[in-house]
Amino acid sequence: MKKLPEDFIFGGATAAYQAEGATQSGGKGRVAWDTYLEENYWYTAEPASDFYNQYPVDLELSEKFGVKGIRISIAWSRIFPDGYGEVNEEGVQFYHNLFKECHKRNVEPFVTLHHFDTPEKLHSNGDFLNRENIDHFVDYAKYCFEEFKEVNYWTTFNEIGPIGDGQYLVGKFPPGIKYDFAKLFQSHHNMMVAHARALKLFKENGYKGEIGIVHALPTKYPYDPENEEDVRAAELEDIIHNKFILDATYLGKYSDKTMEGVNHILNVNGGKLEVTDEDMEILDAAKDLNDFLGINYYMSDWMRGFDGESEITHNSKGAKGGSKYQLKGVGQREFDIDVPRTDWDWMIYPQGLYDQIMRVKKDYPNYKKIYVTENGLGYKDEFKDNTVEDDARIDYVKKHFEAIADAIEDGVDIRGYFIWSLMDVFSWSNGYEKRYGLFYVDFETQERYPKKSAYWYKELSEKKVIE
Ligand code: BGP
Repeated sequence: MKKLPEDFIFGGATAAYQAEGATQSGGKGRVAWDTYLEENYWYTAEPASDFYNQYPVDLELSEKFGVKGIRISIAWSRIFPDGYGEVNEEGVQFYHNLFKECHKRNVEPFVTLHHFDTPEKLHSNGDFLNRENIDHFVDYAKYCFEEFKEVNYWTTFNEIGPIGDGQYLVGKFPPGIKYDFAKLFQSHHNMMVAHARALKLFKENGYKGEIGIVHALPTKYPYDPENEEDVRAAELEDIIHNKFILDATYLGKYSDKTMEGVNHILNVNGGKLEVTDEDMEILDAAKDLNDFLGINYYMSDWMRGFDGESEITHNSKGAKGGSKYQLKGVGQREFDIDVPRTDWDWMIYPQGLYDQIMRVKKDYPNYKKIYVTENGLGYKDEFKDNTVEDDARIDYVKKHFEAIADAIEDGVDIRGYFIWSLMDVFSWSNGYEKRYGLFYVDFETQERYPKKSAYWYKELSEKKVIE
């Protein structure tokens, strides 16, 4: 039996594009995903969970089920339909109403400015590879800081790592480019500069509240720790997904070890990373300004040395065993190991969360405090008798809570946990069948039904004891 601190926040996470629906109403501008889903997938972001209209229901349920915090993202193109210029007042009012309802229900909103949904006009212009869009992002952030004074917790970006991975390596996110490492690192870097600038502005202008960033941090292990090539593969994958962005966040520079790995990958695959002195000054100036780090953790990976061409197959339909992930000059993920995995081949390994948190404490001691901002189990839920008996999800979440409790005991300042997701939402590259919510959503009627996990979560939130 482990115990969590009395003031620990039990939250639920959502993201605008995956929850709101209403993609073409309320004056919202288009995002790249609108077209990309229509052209490449078997579903769209309509109706999603109709959060645009249903949020009072979701917040009422939150209050009832002990959910004391909610991650919400603002859809940039609801505020600025073109990404900049004219403001859409209807969008602004929507978020004021939403935040008001949160506070009415005693559910603290943790607000993200960018959760994968760059406005189409800016995305088609290079997204964050185009440095002009850094300026547009900072202007949008400033507008939000000044307008939404009722917000106490801000996050600039959700998951800079997976954005680069999805957009430029796997090619499952728009614009669907594969194996382009130069674009990957450039996107990571430019977004980190945008984060640092927004952070600096927030502190310099003395806005009230706290601000941080959310990183997805999958832990990378060598398949055989005695094998040098496997060790190197794990190290390189860690640089791509974790170390590069963590260095930028907390060191305000890229360590020699990080740059050695980046240069190796770019030498093998071609391309160049453009970093200016001014960028580095900005990163350096922001490195101690983060009030918190959000960690999204779902899985770990085991890496083998690999000498061949890049090939990634994305298992989007939950056909277990359908994944392949091998990168030239980096390594290959091994899925056939003695660790349980989801139907989407995500390796379930709570120890990886503990190890990752301890790594942050050790390598980036200026982290201040941590929230686990996403964690949960994507599952093909079986809806029966108006509920879902999701014991597998309860088991998954419980084991990750144990890892968190252990890390707190070992001296890490962790303040809260946000289950992904509060209610069912659709998954970016996997559709509506991969469900994560505490509340089951019938996407046709938009009715909500608490799952078994919701009752379990309520008890945990009340007692703070992991049993
Ligand atoms: C994170 C994203 C979320 C959510 C989650 C689950 O990367 O921040 O938006 O989608 O992962 O991932 P998936 O939907 O691919 O299963």
